[in-house]
Amino acid sequence: MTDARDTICALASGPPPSAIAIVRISGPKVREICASVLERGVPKPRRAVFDQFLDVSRDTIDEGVAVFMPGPNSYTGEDTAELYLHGGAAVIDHALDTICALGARLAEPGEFTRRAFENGRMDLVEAEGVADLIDAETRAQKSLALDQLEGRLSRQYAEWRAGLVDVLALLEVSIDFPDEEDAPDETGGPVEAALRLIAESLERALADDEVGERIREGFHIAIVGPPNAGKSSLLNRLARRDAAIVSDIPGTTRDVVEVRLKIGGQIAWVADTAGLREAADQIEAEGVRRAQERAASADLRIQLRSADENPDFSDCPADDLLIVNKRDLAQSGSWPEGVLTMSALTGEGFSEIEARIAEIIRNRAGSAGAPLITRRRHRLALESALFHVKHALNLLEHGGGAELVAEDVRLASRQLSGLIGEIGVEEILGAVFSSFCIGK
Ligand SMILES: Nc1nc2c(ncn2[C@@H]2O[C@H](COP(=O)(O)OP(=O)(O)OP(=O)(O)O)[C@@H](O)[C@H]2O)c(=O)[nH]1
Ligand SMILES: [Mg+2]
Repeated sequence: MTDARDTICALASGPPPSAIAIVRISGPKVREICASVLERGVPKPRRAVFDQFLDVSRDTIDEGVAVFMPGPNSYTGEDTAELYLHGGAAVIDHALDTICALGARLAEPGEFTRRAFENGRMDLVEAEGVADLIDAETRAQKSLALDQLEGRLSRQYAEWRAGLVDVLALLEVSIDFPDEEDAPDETGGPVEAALRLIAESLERALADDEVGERIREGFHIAIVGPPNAGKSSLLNRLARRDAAIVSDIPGTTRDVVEVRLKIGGQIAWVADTAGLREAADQIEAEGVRRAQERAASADLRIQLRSADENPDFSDCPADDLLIVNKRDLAQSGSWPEGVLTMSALTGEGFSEIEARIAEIIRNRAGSAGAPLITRRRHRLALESALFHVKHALNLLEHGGGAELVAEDVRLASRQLSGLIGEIGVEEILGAVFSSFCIGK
């Protein structure tokens, strides 16, 4: 497979200028390229050597360090080299131009990791972990990605699949020997027990409140309440900038205004929304509709009311964070149990509110056990696997034939194979690897 491949190269470090630039090369021509570019020829495997880098006219590109890693024990599984150059744009261009002149081409995003996957160096879930580790902005995202990269998630998926393969083997017995009198009894019990265990384990993993996805993609918070309550003022305080327009005209905010913040060590998308009321015009009505939609899908709703307008929280769902704003205008201070107060205008009480939001997010992020589902792709595959396992159990219960049960078990196991990329559907691979950065 490797022989048919071309050789790819890319800048693997950040954009210039930087102290050092790393140019990475992978493919069958790596030895040849090293022999030409490096004055002292191909270095010993896995040894860092200092050398002069030369172009095809034997002019100096730069001087620096080179490492040669022959396949299959390299990141991609192919012959690979890394050149450590000075991180200037002209140096990098000269190096890449030379390497391309020697028969390599510039790599697509994620192409090195895609080769690693295709050469069996990692499965698809681990490859996604690589991309997530590079994108990680918070410690929580980083540790989730590392877990995934190190195969913790893959092991769990593979365990479920292995369980299903065992069940299939048991079922094959009763398919192959249908006349054996007691075959159904002999296989029915163990098959059912094994399927039940897998179904329970899948169900537990899926009932995770989507914490893994929230850590990876961010928690969604919506600020909702009547017009003029101070929703946009609160958003601006949280964002520490004038993200949304504030005015004393009720109905100022129409569109959903969203800012991306770090709260409680997690990424949070905080959305300010239009004030909820009987809308004065069509545009406001659309704003109210969007506000309600956003509120419904949020991980946390902040219900904001104004102290001078008889705050009413009677319609709020139990998990919502209830806040009375404009406490500087309040005559009396008796609010229902659990309600926090603040003034978005003066800043009084704001730090307590912010701390409370951070605490809620921290609790949610820490609530589920690992390993966690981190992507929708995984969730859909696991849901589908669970569906087939349950269907198989249902058939068993109603005396369905072993062939039918086996078909469902096979479909469930196929979902898990697709998840770890064993049966590589081209569109999935394209979607996964195109989100990578170039050079990885
Ligand atoms: N006195 C006082 N005024 C405030 C406070 N918070 C906001 N305001 C004022 O209340 C008015 C409305 O504030 P906004 O933040 O625009 O309110 P909103 O909830 O976003 O309003 P809509 O977008 O119309 O739904 C503005 O004049 C703010 O300056 C507060 O804590 N105390
Ligand atoms: Mg507003």
